[in-house]
Order: sequence, then structure tokens, then C-alpha cells
Amino acid sequence: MIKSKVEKAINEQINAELYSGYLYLSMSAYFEDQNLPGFAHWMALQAKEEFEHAMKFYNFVFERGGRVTLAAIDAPPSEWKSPIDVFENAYKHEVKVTGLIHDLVALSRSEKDVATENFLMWYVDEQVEEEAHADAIVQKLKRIKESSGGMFMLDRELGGRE
Ligand code: OFO
Repeated sequence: MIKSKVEKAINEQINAELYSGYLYLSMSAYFEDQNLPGFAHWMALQAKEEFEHAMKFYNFVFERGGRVTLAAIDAPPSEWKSPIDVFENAYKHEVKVTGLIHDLVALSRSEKDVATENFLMWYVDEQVEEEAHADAIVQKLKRIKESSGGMFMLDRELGGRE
């Protein structure tokens, strides 16, 4: 049975993951509007992954005999200065989420909840990847300086994400 402190923190994390999905969907909509379909596709897949992260937590709470309570999801921003601004913000957001996951690990440790701590290791690894992916795109955008040829190529590359 999951302890109430841990249950509450995971419920908050479900909200944070849903917000991440909402944020990336909004970024995808921004790229659609900018006529960058490959960037939009990449972000839409990112949003889908976040909703899956939320569902993984959701199912875990039930598996442990807990209760899921859903709260309102904040509205994400809808405007950015440029594609690089979008990805710098996505990277910053992932760093913040990594901090939240690490706080959850610390809480499960202090609550001696080994099952939750073990379950969270998947997210610890996932965050390493999430940060690296967003940062890699920031670096590519810096290199091409958003030149039209470079943007065309990168849009095609990001559109190939499966
Ligand atoms: Fe759920 O990993 Fe990003 O936020």
C-alpha cells in the first residue's frame, strides 16, 4: 500500500507530466503555424510521450492500492520568439522536471518506499535522454543560425522521428 505522502507527490507529478504534454503540444501548434511540419511532428510525438509518462504514474498508483486525483492543468504559453527559443525553453523545462523526479526519489527514500524508488529509476534514465535530446536540437539550431537551408534540412530530419 502506498503511503499518503508518496501518493500525493505522485499525483502532483501526474499533473506535471500532463502539463509537459500540454506544453509540447502548444509548441507543436506554434511550429505548425510557422510552416515547420517536421518540428511540429517532433513536438507532437514529444507531447504523446509525456501523456504516456503521466499514464505510467497513473497506473502505478492504482497498482499500489492508491487513489488518483486529477487537478487542473495550467495553460501553457503559445508564443515564442523563434524555434531556438522554443527548444531552449523545452530544455529548461526538462531540467526542471528532472529536479521533480529527483525530489520524488528522495521522498520515497525517506519514506522507505523501495517499490516506488525502484519504479522511479525508469524516469531518472528517461530524464537523461529528454535533456540530451532537447539540448542536441538547441545546439543544431545554434550551428545553423536558423538559416533557411539549415532549417529546411533540420525540419526534414525532425520530421523523420518515429
Ligand atoms: Fe516526462 O519527461 Fe519530459 O517532462
